[in-house]
Formats: sequence, C-alpha cells, structure tokens
Amino acid sequence: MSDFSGRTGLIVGVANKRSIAWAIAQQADAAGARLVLTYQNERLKENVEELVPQLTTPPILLPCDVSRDEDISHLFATLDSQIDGLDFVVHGAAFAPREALSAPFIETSREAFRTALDISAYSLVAMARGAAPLLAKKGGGSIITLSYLGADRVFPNYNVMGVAKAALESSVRYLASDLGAQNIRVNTISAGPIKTLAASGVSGFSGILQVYRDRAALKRNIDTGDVAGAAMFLLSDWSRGVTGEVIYVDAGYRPMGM
Ligand code: NAD
Ligand code: 0WE
Repeated sequence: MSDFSGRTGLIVGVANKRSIAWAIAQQADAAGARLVLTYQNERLKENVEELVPQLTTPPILLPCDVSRDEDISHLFATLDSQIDGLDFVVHGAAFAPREALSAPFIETSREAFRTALDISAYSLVAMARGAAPLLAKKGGGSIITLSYLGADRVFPNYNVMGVAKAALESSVRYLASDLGAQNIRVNTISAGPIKTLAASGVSGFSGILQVYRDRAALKRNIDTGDVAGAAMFLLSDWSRGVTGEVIYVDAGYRPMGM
C-alpha cells in the first residue's frame, strides 16, 4: 500500500473537505507520501489547518495565490530550501468571475476572460516551470491538473470556463512536450460533475448531476474518491508511459451517443 513512501508531492487547490484536491491528498498520504499543501488566502488557511490532522504525515502548509507571480516564485524558493526535490504536483485551481457563468457567453468581458484563463490555465504553466527543477532533482515526476468536458463541448453556463479548460488541456500537451526529456509527465483528469465549493452556487447544478446519472454508462455520478483513484495512477509509476493525455473520470458519460 505504501508505494508513495519516500515521495514528496505539492498539492494546490484544497479549499475544504469536499475539494477534489483534498481527496487526492488523503490518498497520497495514505500511500506514504509527504505533502506540501498550499492555500489561496488567509480565510482558506483555517480550513486547510482543520483538515491536516486527518493526515498521517504532517504536511508543509504554504500560501499561494496562483494569480500572483511573486507567490509562485516565493513558494518554489521556500520549497527549494525546505525539501530535497518533488515527485509530483497536483494543480486543482480554477476560477471565473461569477457573472461570466450566468450571462450568455457572447457577453464575456475582456476582464472576465483574462481572469478565467489566468487562474485556470496559465497558472499550470507557471507552476510547471517552478516545479520542473525540483521534479528533475528526483529524476523526473508527474504533474496532473483537473479539467472538465466543457473544454470540448458546450454546457449551458460553463461559458468562459470551457474556453479556459480548452487552454488548460492544450497547455498539458505543450508542457508534456517541453518536460518529457526530463522524465516529467503532464496529464489531466477530466472529471464528471461533483458538488464541491466550485460547484456550489452554480444554478441548475443538481440538474447537471441528474443528466449525468441518467446518461452515464455506469448509471451513477462520480465522487472525489473516484478522481483520487485515477490521480494515484497518474502520479505513480504505473502510468510511467503516459503523458500529454486527458483521462476521463466521468462514469462513462462521454462515450455515450444517446
Ligand atoms: P474547490 O472549490 O474545492 O477547488 C477549487 C480550488 O481553486 C479552491 O481550492 C480554490 O482555493 C482554488 N483557487 C481559485 N482561485 C485561486 C487562486 N487565485 N489561487 C490559488 N487557488 C485558487 O472545487 P473542485 O471542484 O475541487 O475544483 C478543483 C478543480 O477541479 C478545478 O480545476 C475544477 O475546475 C475542476 N473540476 C471540478 C469539477 C466539479 O464538478 N466539481 C468537475 C471537473 C473539474
Ligand atoms: O470547473 C468547474 C467549476 C469552476 C468554477 C466555478 C465557479 C463558481 C463560483 C469557476 N469559477 C467559479 N466562480 C464562482 O464565482 N466545474 C467543472 C464545475 C461546474 O461549474 C459549472 C458547471 C460545472 C460542471 C458551471 C456551469 C455549468 C456547469
């Protein structure tokens, strides 16, 4: 079970116990990994501090607002001095201004477009650049991020987040190409809908869950544990030959035609 012993992972995107990133953190911890968890701001710091006693190995907690270059450079400078390399990185940050997820897509402002792509897509590029030297120190590693089928298909109200996820998935392929020679892999899990903080306040979310449950091959919704299982595969050596890919964890929604 402890196949992550001696490994260190950086996890970005824990907001509360329902976060997908938290389920991945719990699985990686259970497998023996030592973790670095970041939090977006002081308000979320308290949430993360309340969760960490659940982990077997006490993690390193550091602040990182991924929209700030100085936060990212400070994070990796701190890690460089505190740990001897990284084995994996989990990127689970996304944001678009609320109004952009309810008005028609055609009304998307330049500012909302910029914010959504900055936080939800560019941040992966910046994190990969910062992490690469630490991953290379361990002879390579695995970077994953979280996407949604709205990158490829239109879902009502997903709007500019769909455009951001398309940029994110393309960034995964270009990063995989840049980092492959250093044995650093980059992949994304495209998850089905889950009622997390990022989904709360999305009007009609229960309806989306219902449609997925009805149409998915497995006739159910997924939970954060389902995503964490696939994450453990992508973060481990079992996936050593996989990079630049989008892995769908959606209970078989995407393959269905009707
Ligand atoms: P969540 O709200 O728990 O996680 C989103 C995280 O993004 C939060 O921890 C938040 O702090 C972080 N974040 C936002 N702006 C940030 C910033 N400027 N700096 C640092 N962190 C920032 O919700 P979640 O559903 O666990 O989302 C995690 C990822 O999974 C996101 O990329 C989301 O798009 C993706 N995803 C979610 C679903 C779903 O239905 N919940 C489905 C597919 C993909
Ligand atoms: O990626 C996401 C959610 C991302 C998200 C959610 C919010 C809500 C609160 C990004 N930014 C914000 N900004 C806010 O102010 N998902 C895959 C979950 C999700 O969100 C939807 C979905 C699905 C699925 C929004 C509309 C339609 C479907």
